[in-house]
Amino acid sequence: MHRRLCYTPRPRSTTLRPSRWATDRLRPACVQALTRIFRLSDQDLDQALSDEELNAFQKSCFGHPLAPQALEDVKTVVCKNVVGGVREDRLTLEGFLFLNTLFIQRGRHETTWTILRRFGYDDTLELTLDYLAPPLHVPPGCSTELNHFGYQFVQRVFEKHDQDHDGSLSPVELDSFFSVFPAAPWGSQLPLEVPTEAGRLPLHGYLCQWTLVTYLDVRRCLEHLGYLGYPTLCERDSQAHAITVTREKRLDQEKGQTQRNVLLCKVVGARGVGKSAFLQAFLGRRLEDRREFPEEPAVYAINTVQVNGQEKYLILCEVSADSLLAATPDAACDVACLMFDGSDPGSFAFCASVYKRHYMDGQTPCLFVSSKADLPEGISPPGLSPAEFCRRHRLPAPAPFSCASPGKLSTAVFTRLAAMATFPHLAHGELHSTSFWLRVTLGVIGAAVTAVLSFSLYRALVKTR
Ligand SMILES: Nc1nc2c(ncn2[C@@H]2O[C@H](COP(=O)(O)OP(=O)(O)OP(=O)(O)O)[C@@H](O)[C@H]2O)c(=O)[nH]1
Ligand SMILES: [Mg+2]
Repeated sequence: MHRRLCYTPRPRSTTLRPSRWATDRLRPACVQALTRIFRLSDQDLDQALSDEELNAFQKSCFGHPLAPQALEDVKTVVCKNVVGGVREDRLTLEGFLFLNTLFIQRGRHETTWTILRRFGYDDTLELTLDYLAPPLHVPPGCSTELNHFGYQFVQRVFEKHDQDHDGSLSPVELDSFFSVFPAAPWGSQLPLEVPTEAGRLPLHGYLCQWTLVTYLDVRRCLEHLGYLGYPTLCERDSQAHAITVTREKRLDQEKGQTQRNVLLCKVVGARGVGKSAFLQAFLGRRLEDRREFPEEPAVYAINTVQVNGQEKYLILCEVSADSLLAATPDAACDVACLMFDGSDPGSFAFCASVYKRHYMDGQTPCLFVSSKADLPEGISPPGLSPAEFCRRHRLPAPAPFSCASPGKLSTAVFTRLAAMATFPHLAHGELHSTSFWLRVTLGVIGAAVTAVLSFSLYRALVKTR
């Protein structure tokens, strides 16, 4: 049953005096829903709907734009009845609410209901589950990414809220972006998870955050896209249209290559070896910069890296020593970064045991990283040295890394991890970076040669027919 939109329907003959009654007479839930719809339709965020925005709104709700005369008539009626209903030839929120009240007063409830339904509301004026959680099948072993349409949409939303056009969202602009959500979609961990610039969220960091949520929790991503009005504004059945489900990882492993654009790296190591510092270094922050981020360290950090000329998102996930000792630890990822403290080689034993227990017999490429390379090297305890251990297990030699070295932070280790995740079959064996890249290049050339050959074979076959 429909929930009533107004408190008391007025007779059709009532004369409308300029007043604020429009907002007073609609039920709060209805005002709230229509306000969200107004905000979503106000593309340039000037708190009013231009003719162009009104037409886009009309088209997404009713399938066709308004005739120019009808547009003028609408504004004239609003102007006559509501103070401030039209500002500089644009319909304000006040005017928009009045217009909907007018529809209802004149017995055209269906018009308002069509608008509400089109933006996902049900008869109780709540967003429906169908709208916020559309079906999306993600088989085991597959991952989820935003596709071209998804990135285009979220970028448009970013540009709308970047009111000063400086390419990043200030805290106030971020609040404005959050305003169509019932609660802030991203928490206080945001600045620790993505690249930021002087307390602002640049487009790059914003896209990283969308990528992270889509990968880790696609249901939440769908919900967020729903609150942002994706199906209505993009004229699609549902926001699942913005998501790509990747092929199964098993198939990637068989083919020795992945089509994924988002790769997961688990950063494993004993307590205090520098995992959190490594995650922050990936976001371009040195040890000293950490004072600016007093919050609890984040579990995830995401950024982009170039792999063979292609941009890939790499997610680093810090795995605590304790969690890998749990009964059913989840060690699955595209590449494992096993970290030990180079100034305290005793910490290597933990890495070695994690490797033997979780990765030695699997297909996940592994890279040992020797952290705190700025400090003097510690004395190895008796037994296999880290370098010797890697040689014996046909693993690349440990990569030294420091978050405290003078000059620019090196990004080589992150590129290397992403490359190993992208070309897992090339990452096994004794790899030095040069031979690795040579193999990557040969792999790509090989694929191209195979394609040319098979095309020639195809032509030969066609000719013989
Ligand atoms: N000199 C130096 N110190 C470092 C480096 N990386 C981390 N540290 C220091 O090592 C200590 C531990 O760093 P974290 O990044 O918190 O280590 P973690 O592995 O995340 O620690 P847990 O989460 O507690 O297991 C901190 O005091 C850091 O300042 C580095 O590259 N050089
Ligand atoms: Mg930590």
